[in-house]
Amino acid sequence: MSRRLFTGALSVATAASLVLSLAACGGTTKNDSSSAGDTQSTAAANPNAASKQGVKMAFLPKQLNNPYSDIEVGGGKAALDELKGEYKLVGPNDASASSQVSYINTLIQQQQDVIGIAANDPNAVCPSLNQARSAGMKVVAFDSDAAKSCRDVFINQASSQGIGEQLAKMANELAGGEGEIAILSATPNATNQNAWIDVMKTELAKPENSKLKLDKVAYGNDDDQKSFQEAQGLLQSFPNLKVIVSPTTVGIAAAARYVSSSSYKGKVAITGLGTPNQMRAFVKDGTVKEFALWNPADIGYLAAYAGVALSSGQITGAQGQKFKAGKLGEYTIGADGEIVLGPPTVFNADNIDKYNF
Ligand code: RAM
Repeated sequence: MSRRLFTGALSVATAASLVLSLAACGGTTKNDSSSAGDTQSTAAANPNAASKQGVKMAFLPKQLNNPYSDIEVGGGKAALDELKGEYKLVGPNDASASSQVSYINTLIQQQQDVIGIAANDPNAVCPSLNQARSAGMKVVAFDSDAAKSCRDVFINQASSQGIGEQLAKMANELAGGEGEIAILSATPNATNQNAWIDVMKTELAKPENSKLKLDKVAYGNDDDQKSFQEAQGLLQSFPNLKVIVSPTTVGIAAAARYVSSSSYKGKVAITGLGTPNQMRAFVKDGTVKEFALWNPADIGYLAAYAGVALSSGQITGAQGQKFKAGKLGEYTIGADGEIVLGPPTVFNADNIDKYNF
């Protein structure tokens, strides 16, 4: 049942229509400001403008000590090397709501051209991001969106609808259609996890999932130890739990590590979003049957191409504008400035060894 990663092998036409159809799935932010009509997106774009060289783009992931973020920003660096831009990486050690604000302020002082941000909170970063934009900088949200009114575009890894549906589907499969499930998320304010959990809850309300009961949403804050303890707590509090769904690479790895060396192994399923390299051992030892993800490097790569296209005036963030993203091909901006990378891949024992990230 695995689906292929979105790659440059797709024709440009297919890619563009895929992006459009996925983007049509709608917005991704929670507690978002409704004033999406920023001045940037109404300005004229010149799709034929030359790509600027020397664009200074700083990446500000949710946190630095997360293997997932390392892969993402690695893709950003590769793209900036291709584009002859200047790559910079800064970020906090924890993914709490306000932890990114001081970094944005420093980037403004340093006169970067573009900030790429995976927002820990859609609104807490807004005043600083808008100061950056007033100073002429472009803002590319990636992975976890900022409120629409304070960024130019958002690079979404897959449609939020598609990710939430996939998570609910795996929970149903692993529970055998009925029983108790729990969610182990990242931080309570994370835009991306909250969007996916909202879709999951809608899916769980559908007739095909009526025999599944969601016991609790726990938060491990994308901290390995806290996620480990929260997984342990869920299993102790809910003795009939059949599945823990963790839509974060930190949470799923910690939960799998706990279950793999406990008496729950083989009885409680762990699934969600993980990197193949972090999950391989748990797939091989039978703790994990299936989980999903996209290629994080492609998110950073696409974010860098979007940043340079914005900085060069080729796009402004308005729906329907197109730009080229190197080996990934051409992308079209969807509603609300959203650019969708492609569908997630499902990993299991049959295909996991084909992936190395
Ligand atoms: C964690 C982070 C990140 C998310 C992945 C799936 O690494 O929360 O934002 O996209 O999981």
